[in-house]
Amino acid sequence: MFPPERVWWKPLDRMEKNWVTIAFIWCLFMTAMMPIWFFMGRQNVPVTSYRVEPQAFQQKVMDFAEQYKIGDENGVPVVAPPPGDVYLLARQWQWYPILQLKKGETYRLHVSSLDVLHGLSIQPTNLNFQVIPGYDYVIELTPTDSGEFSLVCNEYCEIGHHIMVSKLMVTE
Ligand SMILES: [Cu+2]
Repeated sequence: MFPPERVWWKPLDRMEKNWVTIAFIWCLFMTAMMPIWFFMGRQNVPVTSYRVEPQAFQQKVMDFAEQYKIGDENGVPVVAPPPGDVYLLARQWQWYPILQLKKGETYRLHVSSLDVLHGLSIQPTNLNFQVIPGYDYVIELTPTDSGEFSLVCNEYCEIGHHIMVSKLMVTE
């Protein structure tokens, strides 16, 4: 066993200096990208959100589903609302209701959770949003493609997490 040298540090050699400089410049670049991306990025997190009582939000979604219901799939209503405010509730372990939207129309998609933290992932477009109980997140959404999109929960929400899948339909 040998003790460490008394002066263990040595001046940086050229190679190390170069890498430290590159890493530092990269840090500055990445830091600058955060605000730049916020204004320039085409996909950003929703900036509009409201405080909401989870129970009240659920009631709102139920009334909304009742009003625009056109069908039923495994007990979950299929809902075709007009452009404007539409609602989606996450709860253990279900997305409610199934939305049928129209391509090219603009919707304000309100998303919230009744119980725990969920994650709304729209596939295969790879859009991801946090779904937080107590907050109504408003996502401005204009579908540019028609078809069936999968909704999965990408935030572990206990035992039934893996069955929390649904879909979003977009018609021409
Ligand atoms: Cu979930």
